[in-house]
Amino acid sequence: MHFDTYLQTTLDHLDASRVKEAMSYSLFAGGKRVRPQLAIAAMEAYGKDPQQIYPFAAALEMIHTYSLIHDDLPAMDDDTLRRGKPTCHVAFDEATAILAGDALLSEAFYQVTLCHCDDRQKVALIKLLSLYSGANGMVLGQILDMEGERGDLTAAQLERIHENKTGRLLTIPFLAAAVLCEREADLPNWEEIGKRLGLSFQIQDDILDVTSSSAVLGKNINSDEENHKTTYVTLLGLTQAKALAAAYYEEATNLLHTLAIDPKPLLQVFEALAHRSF
Ligand code: GRG
Repeated sequence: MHFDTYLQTTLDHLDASRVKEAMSYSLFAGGKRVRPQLAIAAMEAYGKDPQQIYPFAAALEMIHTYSLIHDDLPAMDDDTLRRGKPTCHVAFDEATAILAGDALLSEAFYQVTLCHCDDRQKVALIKLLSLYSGANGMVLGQILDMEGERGDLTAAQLERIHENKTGRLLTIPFLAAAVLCEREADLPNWEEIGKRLGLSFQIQDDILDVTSSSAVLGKNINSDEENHKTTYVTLLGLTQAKALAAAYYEEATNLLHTLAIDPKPLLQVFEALAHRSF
């Protein structure tokens, strides 16, 4: 079964409601599914059936989608376009969008209960998901980012924001695969890989925000500039930012070879990410 076929079923058990409609609207609006792709490729790299990680990959996509819904709200970035469609609060209303984000976060943890693994592994997965998405992870990155809008940031401050805001959710796919494949000794190496991948992904995001178009990206552009945000482009300029993104990708790729895995499935995903245009 393809991952998207699985994902399509994940909200079926919910009663019909406006909040379910809003969850479905955003979850199936056509994201790139980067985090699930990484989780699936990591399972393949370990030589295991990728379907085992589908519920966890769905959980990641739900948490990622909730973060986008909330990030687009008037209280945060106040954006109107996401994944090529009106943002959730525009298509529905603010209260429904807040609830849709909340419920996607809850559903993510429900998905973990469906993982094909033993209870000890489920507890490890729940721990990862809560720590990496919460106030020591993605949410921490978001508050630091919002506070950062008040002034100029140093490179070290910017790195801390993005390690948390972007990097954490791009690291968990690897950690979850290692847990499911009983390869916990690999976790520190995956942390290093995820950190570099996350920074590279974010730098590219900053670059695309100024070099691409709203039609291609499917979201509002130049929003960083409008919000007076320090980005890798404002800090380094376009040429150096591109070089730094490439350097982080190369480091992440090289680190794959430190693990006893077949790196090919991940190299393919990394390659596609390095050349992404949206
Ligand atoms: C509101 C708790 C909370 C967190 C928000 C993820 C996030 C933190 C904000 C979204 C804005 C942003 C630029 C985040 C950086 C991470 C990033 C580049 C997200 C976009 O991910 P893609 O490109 O999106 O994978 P799609 O739509 O393809 O899934």
